[in-house]
Amino acid sequence: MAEIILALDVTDAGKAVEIAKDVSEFVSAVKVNYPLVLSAGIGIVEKLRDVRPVIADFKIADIPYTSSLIAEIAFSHGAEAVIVHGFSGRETVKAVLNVAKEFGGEVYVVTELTSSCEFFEGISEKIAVMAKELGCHGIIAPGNRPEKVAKLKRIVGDLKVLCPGIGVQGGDAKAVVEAGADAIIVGRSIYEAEDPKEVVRMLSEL
Ligand code: BMP
Repeated sequence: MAEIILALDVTDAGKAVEIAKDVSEFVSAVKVNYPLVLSAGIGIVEKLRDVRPVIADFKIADIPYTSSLIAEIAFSHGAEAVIVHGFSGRETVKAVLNVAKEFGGEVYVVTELTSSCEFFEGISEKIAVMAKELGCHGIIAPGNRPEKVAKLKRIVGDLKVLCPGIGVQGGDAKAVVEAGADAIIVGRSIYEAEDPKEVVRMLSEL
């Protein structure tokens, strides 16, 4: 049974907290991304972490200094984990890891995007190797490409593999869990559903 991470890409703070509370018993974490933080402010991380642990999906992709500042803001507002783009390179990932260590937080590395692999071909495996070598906590792998998830899981071994791309983007939760995903990241299929709690309950039984 894989964990379920709620991707909370709504733009209203009140609605975000309401949905997170509604499904909290079935999700291991809430992932916040720019749509929510840019509309509700960084304080939303503090509100949500009272409900479930928060993963700050800022897809950090900058020089090491700027990246460490972004990570520091996320962790100091209560995020448990941050997501960094692996293509930014080793020094950036190391800078983010150093900040994470200060806060006892976690770092997940994007290997390739669910929406496009044209420029990632051949590099996502190298990113996975780097994430493993640096001692990151896990990777983000494309849940709509189970064969790629299986390949990346073989590379990272005991690191956690978190997979978005389920539902609206075409990925199948069962297939991706069988491919080795430790957690599925699901957004619209949950928060746009008439009964979000029922959707996560059903996913939790897969
Ligand atoms: P949805 O289930 O509504 O498609 O949401 C997926 C979530 O995962 C979004 O927050 C998106 O930014 C994120 N995501 C993704 O879809 N593909 C990736 O490759 C990496 C992501 O972080």
